[in-house]
Amino acid sequence: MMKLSQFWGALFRSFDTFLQRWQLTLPFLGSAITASFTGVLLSTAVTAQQLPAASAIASAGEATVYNRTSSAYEEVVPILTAQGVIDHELGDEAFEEAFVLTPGLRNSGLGPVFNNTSCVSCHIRNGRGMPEPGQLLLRVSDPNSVDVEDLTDAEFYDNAPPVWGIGKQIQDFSVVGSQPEATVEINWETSVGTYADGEKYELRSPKFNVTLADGEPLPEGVLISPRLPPHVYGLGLLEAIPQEDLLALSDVNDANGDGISGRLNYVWDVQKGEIALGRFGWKANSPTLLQQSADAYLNDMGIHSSFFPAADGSVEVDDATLIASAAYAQTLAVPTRAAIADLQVQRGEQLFNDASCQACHVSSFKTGRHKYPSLENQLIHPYTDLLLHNMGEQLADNRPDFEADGQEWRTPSLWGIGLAQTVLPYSGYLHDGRARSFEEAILWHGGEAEASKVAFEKMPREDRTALVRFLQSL
Ligand code: HEC
Ligand code: HEC
Ligand SMILES: [Ca+2]
Ligand SMILES: [Ca+2]
Ligand SMILES: [Ca+2]
Repeated sequence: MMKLSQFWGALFRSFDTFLQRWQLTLPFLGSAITASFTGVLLSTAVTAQQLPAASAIASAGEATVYNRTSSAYEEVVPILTAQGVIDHELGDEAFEEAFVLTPGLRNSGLGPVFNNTSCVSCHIRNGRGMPEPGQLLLRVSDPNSVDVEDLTDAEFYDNAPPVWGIGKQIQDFSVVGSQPEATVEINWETSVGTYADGEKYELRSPKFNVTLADGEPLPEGVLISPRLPPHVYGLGLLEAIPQEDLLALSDVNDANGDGISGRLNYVWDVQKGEIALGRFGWKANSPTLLQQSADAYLNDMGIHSSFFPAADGSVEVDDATLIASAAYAQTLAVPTRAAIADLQVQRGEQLFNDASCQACHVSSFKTGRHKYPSLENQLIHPYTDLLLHNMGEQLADNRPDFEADGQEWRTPSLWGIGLAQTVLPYSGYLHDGRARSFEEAILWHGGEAEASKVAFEKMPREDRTALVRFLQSL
C-alpha cells in the first residue's frame, strides 16, 4: 500500500506543468482517501478469485504512476531498484534505435525485408498503433502447405504452415536492392445497426488487398491475420501473474454454464525448448517478453538474434540489447485511474459487471515471482484473464496460432485504455484497429461475449454513456 506522502510525491513528479497539476489534483483528493481505505480492506492475503471488484485508484499497486497526460504510458515503475532503472533506461534506448542497411556504422542489419525500422516506430509513445502499412502486421499461413520438413520446433507447433516464398508474416518494406514481399492495401467496409432504443450506429471492418512482388494476389486458401501494435505498458506485471491463477480461471468446457469458456494458449518457448503457456500478442502466441522482443527484431525488422540466428549462426543484435528491449516493456508503469468518485463512473462499473464484461476482463490479480522483484506481490487491476475466447465470426481471422483457433482472441487488458486517445488521438481498438470508439469495440463482441454485447445494445443511452465513462476512467 502506497503511503500518502509517496502518493503526492509520485503525483507531483509525474506532471509536466503546474496547470495539469492543478486540473488533476482536485478530483484526486477524494480518490486518494478512497484508495487508502480500500488498501486497508485488502491488506489481508487474498487470492485472485476472492478479490473484490476493483475500484482502487492504484491500477497496478505500487507500480502505478500518477500521470494522466499524453506521456502517461512512458513512465518507469516508480519502485524499481537502481539496477532496474538502469535496465529500463538502456531498454528505452534500444526501443528507439532505428536499424539501417548493412554496412552501417551502428545498428546495421535491417531487412532485407521488414515492416519498420525501430520498436518505437510501431509502438509510438508505448500506445497502440494504427491500421496502416508499416504498423499493422499481416501474419499469413497456408494450410495446404506440405513442405514441413525444414520447420523449426516453434514453426512445427504453431499450426500455421508458412506460405511459400513469404513465410508467416508479410514484410511490405525492403532495403535498397531488395523487393518488398508485397504491397498491402486496406479498404474499409461499413455496416449499420440499431440500438434497442432506436439510435443508429455505423461500424467498419477492413478488407485487405495484397499484391505480391510479381503482381499476383496471394495464393488461394492463404489465411491472413491482421495485428495492430498493442499498448506495451504494464506487461511485466502481466508476466508476473502466477500460472495457477490463470489455470484456475480457465473453464475449457464451460463447467459453470455461463456461456464463457476461456482457455490458455500453449506455445513454443524458444529459450527453454519446450511448450509453455502463452501470454503476449493478440492470440497469446508468445510466452515471455524476451521472446516477444526477439520475435519483433526478427520478423518486424529483419534482425537476427541469439534466439533466431541467421543460417550461418550470426546475429545482428547482441543479447544485452535484446534483454534491454524486453526490460523496457517489463518495467513500464500503468497510469492511475481517474474520477473513481464520480457517480456516473461508478454506475458504469456496475453495468460493466452486470453485463458480464468482467467474466473475461477480470479486474484483479495479485502478482507472483518476477525477474524484477519490485513487481511482485502487487494488487493489480488489468481487466484481462489472458485467456483465449471465441469472439464469433465477425472478428474471426480464421487463422490458427498454436492452440488458438481462427475465432479465438486473448482478452486484452483494459487498464490505462481510457487514455489511449489522449496519448495518440487516432487510436483504434480491437486486433485490427477497426473500432474507432469504445462503443464500436463492444458492438463487435460476439461468440462467448454475445450476451454482453446484446446487454449493451439493450441499454438506454444514459447507461451506455455511463459504461463508456467507466472505460474512460481506466
Ligand atoms: C512493424 C510494427 C512493429 C514493430 C517494428 C515492433 N512491434 Fe511489437 N508488436 C507489433 C504488433 C502488431 C504486435 C502484436 C503481435 C501479435 O499479436 O502477435 C506487437 C506486440 C508486442 C509486444 C506484446 C504486447 C502485448 O500486450 O502482448 C511487445 C512486448 C512488443 N511488441 C515489443 C516490441 C519490441 C521490443 C520491438 C522492437 C524490437 C517491437 N515490438 C517492434 C508491432 C510491432
Ligand atoms: C468472452 C470474453 C469477453 C467478454 C464477456 C467481453 N470481452 Fe471485451 N474483449 C474480449 C476479447 C477477446 C477482445 C479482443 C477482440 C479482438 O481484438 O478481436 C476484447 C476487446 C475489448 C475492447 C478493446 C480492447 C483493445 O485493446 O482494443 C474493449 C474496450 C472491451 N473488450 C470492452 C468490453 C466490455 C465493455 C464488455 C462488456 C459489455 C466486454 N468487453 C466483454 C473478450 C471479452
Ligand atoms: Ca538482417
Ligand atoms: Ca515474410
Ligand atoms: Ca464458464
